[in-house]
Amino acid sequence: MKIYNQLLNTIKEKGAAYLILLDPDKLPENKLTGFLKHCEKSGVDGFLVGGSLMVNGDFDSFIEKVKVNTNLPSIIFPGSITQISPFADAILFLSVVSGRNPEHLIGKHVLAAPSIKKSGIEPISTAYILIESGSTTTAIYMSGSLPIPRNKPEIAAATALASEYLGMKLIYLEAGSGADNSVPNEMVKAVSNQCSIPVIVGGGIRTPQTAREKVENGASIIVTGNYFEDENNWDLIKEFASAVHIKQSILV
Ligand code: 1GP
Repeated sequence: MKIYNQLLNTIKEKGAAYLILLDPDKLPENKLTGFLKHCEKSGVDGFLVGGSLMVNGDFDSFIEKVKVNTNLPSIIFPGSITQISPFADAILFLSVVSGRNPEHLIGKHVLAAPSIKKSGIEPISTAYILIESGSTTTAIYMSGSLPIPRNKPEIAAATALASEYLGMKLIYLEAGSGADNSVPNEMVKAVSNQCSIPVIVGGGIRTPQTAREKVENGASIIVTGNYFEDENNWDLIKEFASAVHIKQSILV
């Protein structure tokens, strides 16, 4: 539980944690070291590593490079059961609880569990809740499941509570990478009010202000990915971190 506890401590100290998603297919390896250093200097709390597809490269060698070049936690955010590596610190053990596709509720988990045990990394049981965000996202398509309608916060809240009762350690409200719209604030609020475990919010967050609103509505962890695939945006990482760290910052 080392990494999970580290996340809980960060949330306690800073009000919320800020994680950046590294997609091996999107971030060229020659830019990786520079990006990691930049994130460290800018106040990022850790990295999620994964992607829905692994078209280019080798997941193991990518995550090894991440590990060698940063002391921040590297947590696998698996797009498939092939994305397991002993070089990571932890893995989000995701169940797509918004859907009713048994493969993504328990099937893939049975296949992945022995490899996770062998790798020695920490599994963090996570309720992955897909939220409708304007168009079909990769996560919806790949999981073959329906998202929760964005105007139904009560369904999201009940789903999250059921997940907590099932023993899950994190709730991940996912609008999808590159989503047209982020998870609605009312939904973040409804879920956070209902649950006592940390709520992660990700997908379509493109401004520090949006990130701050999610935290103000109860999110404990914010994830961004897409926005920093453009190097021109890297200077804004610091502003995102400061917007998320609600206990430590004044948003400019
Ligand atoms: C996807 O929540 C993450 O799982 C990140 O989304 O790429 O839209 O920031 P973005």
